[in-house]
Amino acid sequence: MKLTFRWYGDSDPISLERIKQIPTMTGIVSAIYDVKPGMVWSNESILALKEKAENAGLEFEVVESVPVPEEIKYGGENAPQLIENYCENVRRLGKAGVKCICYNFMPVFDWLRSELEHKNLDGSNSLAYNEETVLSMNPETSSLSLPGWDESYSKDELKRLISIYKEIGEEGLWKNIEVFLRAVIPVAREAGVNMAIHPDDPPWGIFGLPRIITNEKNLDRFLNIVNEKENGLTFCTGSLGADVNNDLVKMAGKYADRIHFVHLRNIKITGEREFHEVGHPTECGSIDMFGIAKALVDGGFDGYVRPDHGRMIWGESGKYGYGLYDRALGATYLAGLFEAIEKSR
Ligand code: DNO
Repeated sequence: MKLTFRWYGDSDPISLERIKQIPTMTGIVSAIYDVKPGMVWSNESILALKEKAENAGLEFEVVESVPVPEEIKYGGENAPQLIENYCENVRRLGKAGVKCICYNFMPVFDWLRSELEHKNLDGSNSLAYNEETVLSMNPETSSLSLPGWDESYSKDELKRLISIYKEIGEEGLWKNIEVFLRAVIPVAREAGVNMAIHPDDPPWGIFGLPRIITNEKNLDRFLNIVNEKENGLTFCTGSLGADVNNDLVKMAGKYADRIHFVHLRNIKITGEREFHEVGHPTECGSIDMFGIAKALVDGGFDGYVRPDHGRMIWGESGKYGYGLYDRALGATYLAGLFEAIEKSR
């Protein structure tokens, strides 16, 4: 496996130099952030990002994310052109040496949390989710401020989107993801890129919006739409693990050869649809990190791994979930976990 670290570009308070100092770190996971979803990324900006990483001794082989615009997800009239733009990005990234593209197919909202600074007993804080609190924020009337939430939508636009998605429902989303995959996967194959869909976070429908990348049954269905290696997964343990019915160890083993990227983070489930994020090691939370890593290695997994949301510790402040210290601790834990598993085989 190759250990990687998410970097948000020049505006990220964490420098590439610091990332490089994390033991065994091979590369960054990044994106072009100043282009609207659906638009084509310029070759110059892609190459500039690659050069910056390489000058710091890091690879740039993973993009997270090339966002899928809403109109592709709901199948609007401009979807064909937007899919063509998406394919062009895949071609350009492949040419620049990118090997894996992470994306998601969640309508309107990306990841959702109800609390950004959940206080932990040890004085650290982390992101938390409580379904009741989330549902009390009606996105059509209240003003939302959630991580993963694009605040640029006007109330009217939001209403319109929510009603379109309610109408097309899960089956409509399945239909549109099929159109997307049938166009993009052949291009990815030719470009030498593995596509890796990120599961929905949390893995259930929210505000009446459909969500489909949620559980084993749906992952089976997704992988079979185009049954090729390039149509793969980002195995995000914190996302899939929020649903206690998901057997992550089993799923990691079953999909090992279709998993190209792993977000290995831990959460502690404290109630029905209630959890908060914790340190990466198994004993800190509800996720069997060792079992998952072992199932991946035993299943022949050969992709990228990154620590994911960290707590804020040692007085650090910054981008929620994306500070340096706890993610760096997570990275060294993951490096040790994989070394032990690989050497004891
Ligand atoms: C949150 C991330 C997600 C992820 C996208 C992938 O921290 O895991 O925002 O990047 O869902 O498209």
